[in-house]
Amino acid sequence: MWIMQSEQLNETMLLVRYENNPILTAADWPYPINSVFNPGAVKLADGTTLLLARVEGRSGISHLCAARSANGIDDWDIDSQPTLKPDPANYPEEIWGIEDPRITYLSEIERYAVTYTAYSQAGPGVSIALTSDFVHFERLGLAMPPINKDAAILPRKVNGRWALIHRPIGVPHSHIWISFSPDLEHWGDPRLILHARSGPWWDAGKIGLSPPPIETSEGWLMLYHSVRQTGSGLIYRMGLALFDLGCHKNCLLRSNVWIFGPEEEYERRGDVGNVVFPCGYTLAEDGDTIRLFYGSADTSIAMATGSVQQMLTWLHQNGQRESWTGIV
Ligand code: BMA
Repeated sequence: MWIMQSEQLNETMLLVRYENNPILTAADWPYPINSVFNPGAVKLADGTTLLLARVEGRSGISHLCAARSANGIDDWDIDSQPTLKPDPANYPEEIWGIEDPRITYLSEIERYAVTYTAYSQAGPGVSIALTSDFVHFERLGLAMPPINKDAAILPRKVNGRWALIHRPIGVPHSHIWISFSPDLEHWGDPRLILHARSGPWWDAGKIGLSPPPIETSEGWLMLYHSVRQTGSGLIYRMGLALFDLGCHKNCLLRSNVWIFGPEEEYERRGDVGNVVFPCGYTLAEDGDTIRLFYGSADTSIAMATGSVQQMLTWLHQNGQRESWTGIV
């Protein structure tokens, strides 16, 4: 399905929307909800695609709910009850809900790590839970205090430590950081790895990790989102950055333009219009074709397909080296 070598690759070709989007809406849910969006995604050992979606109830508080599909597109089997509910009695930081999960399989401990937003009265922080079946979860509690979001763990240790990408709120801009841990519970040694630009840039002011980074032969390919402030509200879009495979701290290339933004009706209109917000992807057996699962307008779940190799090729042709010299 990918374009011929001779065609000029441009950023509008990198992700192709599924023709029957959205793939999941509140109407599909087995219990009454307001909206379903921003799912983490993983392909299980038997090939089943599992989405762990953010579900907003009619209270405004969110929980997480799993949906499974053999082909990853339709015929979803949705848990009849919330899969992971906020537990404020034991984890007070979850009092206003849990949101936006990212999933990484950690082969060293043979469990999936789910990093999610724990919405506390002091603001959103990052929490971690471990699971092997998406039925039973072991909560590790708060990894990053408020205000922090958009976090994912890399699948294996870097120089003996786990690595967590996250996005603290900064002044005046909010950038993407990485922190390290010997045990998934104690995090430190933070470093800024991708800065939000300034002025009229598409990724000015605030950026954050979208799904967990994709490992390629050239480095970690990061899809990141930008939050553009305009006179008529926010626009969430997505761009690409490539990081060093070894230490994960060096950005090799980043895109100067966004590669995916709200265009379709289901992305433009909803509870929060003009939002595309991916938290997960699955990779096909060819090791190249990704399915990106994203929240559209904080209302439903949609899917787009792309080629990792084409994203890398495009980034080499159009990206620029990170030139920012920050203090960290
Ligand atoms: C972000 C997160 C996302 C949401 C987005 C747009 O800050 O809260 O869950 O999709 O805003 O409202």
